[in-house]
Amino acid sequence: MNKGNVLVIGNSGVGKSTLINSVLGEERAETSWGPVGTTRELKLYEVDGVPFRLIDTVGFEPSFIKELQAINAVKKWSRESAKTDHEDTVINVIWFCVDGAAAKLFPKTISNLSRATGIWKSVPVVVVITKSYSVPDRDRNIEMINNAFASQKALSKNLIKILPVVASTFTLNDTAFAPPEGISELIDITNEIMPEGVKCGVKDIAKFKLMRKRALSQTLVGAATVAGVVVGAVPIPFSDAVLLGSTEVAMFNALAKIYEINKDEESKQLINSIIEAGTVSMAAKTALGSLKAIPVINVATSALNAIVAGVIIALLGEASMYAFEQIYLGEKSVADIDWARKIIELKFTSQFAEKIELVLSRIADNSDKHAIAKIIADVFNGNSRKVD
Ligand SMILES: Nc1nc2c(ncn2[C@@H]2O[C@H](COP(=O)(O)OP(=O)(O)O)[C@@H](O)[C@H]2O)c(=O)[nH]1
Ligand SMILES: [Mg+2]
Repeated sequence: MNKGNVLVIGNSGVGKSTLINSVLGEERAETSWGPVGTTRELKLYEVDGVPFRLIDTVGFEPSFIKELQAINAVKKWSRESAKTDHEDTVINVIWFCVDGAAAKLFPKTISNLSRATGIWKSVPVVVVITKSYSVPDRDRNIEMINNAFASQKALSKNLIKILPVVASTFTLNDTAFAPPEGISELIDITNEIMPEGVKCGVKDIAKFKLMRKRALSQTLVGAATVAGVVVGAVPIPFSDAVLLGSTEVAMFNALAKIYEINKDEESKQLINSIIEAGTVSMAAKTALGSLKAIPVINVATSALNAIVAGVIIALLGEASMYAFEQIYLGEKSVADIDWARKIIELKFTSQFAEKIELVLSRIADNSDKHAIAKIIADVFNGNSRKVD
């Protein structure tokens, strides 16, 4: 299959590798495509079913020499490949990566990057604001970048999008995290720029994005589970119902966003109903009640609370991922509230006690909350091996 080419540039440490990983996934292969393949300055990544190859360049810092070397390597690759039988070595789009946590450097970085890429005179540019963890900063950052481009006529005509991105859930501390952001949109925009014949159809690109959405969602559910374990959702009273904290509620909203579910009244109702089903419904109460039948030896109440909270959040995360996925695929809609409720309730009835037992079987006397969170993550990600 013919592929387009995306040149990914930005200072060392800006997050290029993290971004590439988030877009292409773990299955990505480093290829030595073309006569001048992988070099020290230049790495090519591709994955089946994705219409573009990503070209990672070594960082542009600390020296101008390195910057030139990287660009020369790309030029050489493009030129040499075109001479042989490889025709699709045109750079179709450039991702300018700038660090969202270092906005002061935007003008300088953009001027450096544009000088370096000046030879690709009319290639579209997408500015990716990496590490865009702070939501309130996003608009201002976009404006600053727009201003930096405005002063450069030749470049500004190539600018097609400024996109704040969080490539992987960022954990600020035990109870606060920045959910993934912008990856699906980056894939869509980039696909759109690809030439006819290379571009993926809506269905194929949706299938690929689904894989990425799952991976991103898992990083998010993992972070929320840690938060749940550390804070310990409050059982009120223990065997009756569970109150979720704000981080867990944030998890649902972020998951819905990953699955491109619009924030409106209907989706709010859906999310509320999912939360209810997993906290105060008959099914949830019954599941919690069933805990009494599990022999609990050597586990302090606080540890047990933490385990229960973590398992509930991981279960809810997994179940809501499934529900949102069906909606994303068009199999269901946000109006199918009863159906979503049933998904969650079924999950509790069928898996809650089993997961709790699995976690308990792996808990040690001295397991602290982070160890507990790790065990829960392992139990949910299929690594359910019992320790001897
Ligand atoms: N959690 C999280 N960490 C990130 C993100 N982007 C970059 N980082 C971190 O920033 C550091 C540098 O990123 P890296 O991808 O190696 O930068 P590169 O030198 O441009 O390839 C690494 O420690 C990454 O884990 C992100 O979206 N989320
Ligand atoms: Mg790197």
